[in-house]
Amino acid sequence: MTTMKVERRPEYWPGIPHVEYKGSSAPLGFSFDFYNPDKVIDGKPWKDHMNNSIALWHLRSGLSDMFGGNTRNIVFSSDPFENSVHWLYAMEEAAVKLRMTHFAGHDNDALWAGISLKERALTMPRIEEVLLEIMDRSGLKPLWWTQDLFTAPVFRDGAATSPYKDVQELALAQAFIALRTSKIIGAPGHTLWGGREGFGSLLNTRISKELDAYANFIWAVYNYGEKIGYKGDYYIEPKTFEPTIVQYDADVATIYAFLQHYGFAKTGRFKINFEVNHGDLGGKRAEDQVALAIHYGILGSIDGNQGDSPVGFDTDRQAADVIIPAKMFMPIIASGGLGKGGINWDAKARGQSHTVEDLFHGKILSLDTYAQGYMIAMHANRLLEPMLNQRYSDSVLCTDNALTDPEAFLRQMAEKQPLELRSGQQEYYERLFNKAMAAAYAEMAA
Ligand code: XLS
Ligand code: CA
Ligand code: CA
Repeated sequence: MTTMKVERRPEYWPGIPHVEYKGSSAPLGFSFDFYNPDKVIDGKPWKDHMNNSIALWHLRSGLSDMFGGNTRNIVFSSDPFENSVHWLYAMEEAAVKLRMTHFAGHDNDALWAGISLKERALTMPRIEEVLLEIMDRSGLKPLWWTQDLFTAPVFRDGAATSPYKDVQELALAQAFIALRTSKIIGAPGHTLWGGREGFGSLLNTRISKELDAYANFIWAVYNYGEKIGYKGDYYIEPKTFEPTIVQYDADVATIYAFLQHYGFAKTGRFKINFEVNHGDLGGKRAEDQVALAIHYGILGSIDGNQGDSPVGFDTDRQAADVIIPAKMFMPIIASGGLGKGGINWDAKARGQSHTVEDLFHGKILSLDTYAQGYMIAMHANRLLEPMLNQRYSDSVLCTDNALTDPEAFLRQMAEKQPLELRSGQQEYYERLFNKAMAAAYAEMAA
């Protein structure tokens, strides 16, 4: 293995031009039909509302699925270090060509399978130099960085929540090294996706031991972050199922309870990285989960993709259904936007779509889908907001004298006539939502 300087190639994705907005009447090609990154919306370019991020792992992915091997095999060098550095350069070029502004990755996406802890510690500083060089040259920024604590076979029983101390310690050491990368590249988020933190059967599991260990692990990571001066947030990423049956980070409410119970909430630094497909797995709609996270003040960032509702596994499809992001962006826009979070494209083309062209068509599809969603959400909020204000104009937490004089309140209530049955008007709202779609397309075509 070499750790010498690796020469950046002039081009990693030949034949793929810089993707520009051409509008939906242009012929289909390597251009955006709907997403116009430079269009100014509410005072800033559209791209800065989205903070689109390229996910290094899906770029490198060989598109295997659980029944078979890779259909895409791109290898830039037989030397593992050189190959990894080339992949970072390839990531830079892909992001720039796709007008993405951010990147996200696991430690192992930037390294290689089976690397030892010792080699990892030695190699990571070189990788960090390359990331800084890329950021400096292209203006790309990290959205978040993370550690892969789920691929290595020793993590099969969990990493932080493994019953075995040596596994827990290995996980912690790896997380420390990854957090150091987050600090060095200035990532606004460090993701702690649970991976295998959960269990298949209660028969061989002590929940309290595992949850306490999980909390200890996260406190140790946080403590290390404070020591090295990491300034970003920590993102916990919900996933309802898979690979375990019960996941300790199953959904927003479960994570919120965990953060409260173990005292993390008081740091104000723990947020949710919500992945759309992860919600789908347990029948949790993105819009509801995101709205809940916003309510609790813990929405950090979004992993954009979609699942296939009839199947119970994580398909990480490129986003194609416009309505999903449209409804998800409604609460996001209403609450003031994603802030330093963004849309990380945790999505890949189907295994049978294995060409480089498929890769880029897939990303363009996703960006265009979410752009349409964003524009629809903006218009839908405008149309629905007055109706909602009206609907809730009378809502109070508690009638005054129910608190001050509960007996009087009861007497008053006994005199009340039967209440008027009011309409929830869901269908009327849905018609307005459809109208918002028409307005959004008219604006995008203008
Ligand atoms: C896998 C997860 C993973 C996290 C980061 O299902 O989505 O990729 O986003 O570890
Ligand atoms: Ca994810
Ligand atoms: Ca996923």
